[in-house]
Amino acid sequence: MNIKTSQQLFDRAQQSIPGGVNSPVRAFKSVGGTPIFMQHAKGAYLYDVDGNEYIDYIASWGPMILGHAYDPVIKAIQDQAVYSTSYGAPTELEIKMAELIKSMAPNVDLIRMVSSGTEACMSAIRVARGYTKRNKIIKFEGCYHGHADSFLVKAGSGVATFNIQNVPGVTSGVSNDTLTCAYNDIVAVERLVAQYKNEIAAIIVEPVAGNMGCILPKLSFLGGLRKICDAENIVLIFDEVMTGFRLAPGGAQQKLGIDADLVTYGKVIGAGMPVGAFGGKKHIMEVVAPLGNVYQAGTLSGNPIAMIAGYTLLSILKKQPNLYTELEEKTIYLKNGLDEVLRASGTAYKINQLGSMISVHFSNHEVTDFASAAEANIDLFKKYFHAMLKRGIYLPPSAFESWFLNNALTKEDLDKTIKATAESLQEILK
Ligand code: KE4
Repeated sequence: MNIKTSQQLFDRAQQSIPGGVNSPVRAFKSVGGTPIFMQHAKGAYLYDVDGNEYIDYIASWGPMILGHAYDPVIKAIQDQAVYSTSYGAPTELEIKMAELIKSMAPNVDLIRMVSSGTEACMSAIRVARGYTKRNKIIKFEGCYHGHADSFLVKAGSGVATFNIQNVPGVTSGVSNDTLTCAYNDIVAVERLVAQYKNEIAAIIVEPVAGNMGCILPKLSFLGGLRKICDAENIVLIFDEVMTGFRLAPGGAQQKLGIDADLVTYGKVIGAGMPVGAFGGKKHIMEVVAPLGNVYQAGTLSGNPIAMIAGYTLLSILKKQPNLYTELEEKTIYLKNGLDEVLRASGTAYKINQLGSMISVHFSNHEVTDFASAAEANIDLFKKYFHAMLKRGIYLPPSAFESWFLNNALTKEDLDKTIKATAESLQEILK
């Protein structure tokens, strides 16, 4: 596979952009090699600058749930753009977007639009602290809630990928207010809450973790968090930037039947445009300025182009909930196929999957938290990644990321992915 132009562009990019990329996980640093520069994408396929075609399992890290360049979204953006790309004043479109989300997501009485998942999570934490007048938060090792200072403590995604233990620039003043424990360890949470009685404002959690590979919550875990938060007046924040509108129209709250107090969104909500949102119960969200004094703002929050893109996609997902069933069936088909060829290869592996989130861990232990994810054979994943890339299958370039299926994938694409896995493992393990 010729990637000459990607190599040239990467050399050039590094002259002007830190590491040659605008987000670290794109740099292939953890898997090695040259990041592939994309030229365009349509449906389930990416096309790089050297004319190579790839079956895409990143979907722009989640947003492209119905495939790239989805016609109704593209048309809506084109039609909206002629009316200006931003006003800095309220529009009816923002009301329609908020009302649509409220009609799909449980427990959202008020919702504020922002421009990224990081902004959404950062704001949600501030709201919880303003509402409870407490300072500390609990997050889980390996969960990633964006790059706001409070979250860069034992974070997942790129922070785990690059094994950055303490991120320079995050002061102890900030990190001291971030308590952490292992995902799925409800006893550790109970211990922390007792130790810091009446000091904890919020517990923020990925209801299905996607930033250490895909990790499913134990049934007792999320229910246990709900119970603890009710008993201790702690705000339970579901970070649904990844799971929101991906696992179900009502996200993980609907899929898993657990209520959060605040929910954050990103990715799918913008259909590939820069959109995030945080929302939840009225008595909590009423602290947000200008209603309350918890200040939060954004020049391009609720931007008309981003709104029309997200509104168009979410409207289709709401009108056609069967798309979720289709997507889950495709993911289960892929899981079963991978299971067969991985078992035949003789290598140790576990596959974690829920809805259209899936990941392969080269480990003979169940992967239920960051420690068990980190114990997997990361070196084998690197080899697998490149062997698949060579065969035109584009997986997330890190063992600490979930794969994201899009509904444009066909059974033929899935069969190609399964076959490429069998061939890749044969090549690597011979
Ligand atoms: P953004 O600020 O990147 O829009 O969202 C941050 C975020 C918050 N919460 C969860 C659960 C997330 O997964 C993310 C972002 N996810 C990563 C991929 N694991 C984004 C990819 C990247 O950093 O380039």
